[in-house]
Amino acid sequence: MAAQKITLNVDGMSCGHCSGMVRKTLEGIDGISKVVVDLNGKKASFEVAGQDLIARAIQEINEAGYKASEN
Ligand SMILES: [Cu+2]
Repeated sequence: MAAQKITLNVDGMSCGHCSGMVRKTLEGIDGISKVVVDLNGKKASFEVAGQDLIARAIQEINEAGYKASEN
């Protein structure tokens, strides 16, 4: 399956530490690549190798203390 580009809304990030945490959380998931976190735009963009990774990404961001949602 080809990689799919995803953008999630991420609420609750207030500084570079927060956006770094979200980036590291996403980079720690197998099958997720090309992570870019936009602190001011409250978004995280990345590529997933499978559809199931979108729910996994949302869950892990929420467990890290932020609030992720799909557009
Ligand atoms: Cu912060």
